[in-house]
Amino acid sequence: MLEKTQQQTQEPDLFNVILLNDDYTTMEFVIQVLESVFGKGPAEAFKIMMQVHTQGQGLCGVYPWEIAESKVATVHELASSSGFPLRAGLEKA
Ligand code: TYC
Repeated sequence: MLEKTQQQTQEPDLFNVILLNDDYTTMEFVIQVLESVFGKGPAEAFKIMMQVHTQGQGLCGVYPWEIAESKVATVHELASSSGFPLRAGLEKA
């Protein structure tokens, strides 16, 4: 019972949403995704996009599991409907 009470009052596990580089998605599209899906302003979106472009991946945000999963799904939906191969992934924060 004590265990259950403790579990219920703990914060949910958090997950990093990571954006991955590729050679085909345009920089403009990535910036647009960072602004519309992750709520970044233009300067922060540009910075994250360049981080991904030069380092191969970059952190877009940290969320509980269900929100993180839905952000990844939204990125994949937007990318595929625009014909880009952009991919995002999750890792435990
Ligand atoms: N590398 C891409 C280009 O040169 C730009 C890009 C940046 C693609 C970030 C994906 O997550 C990405 N057009």
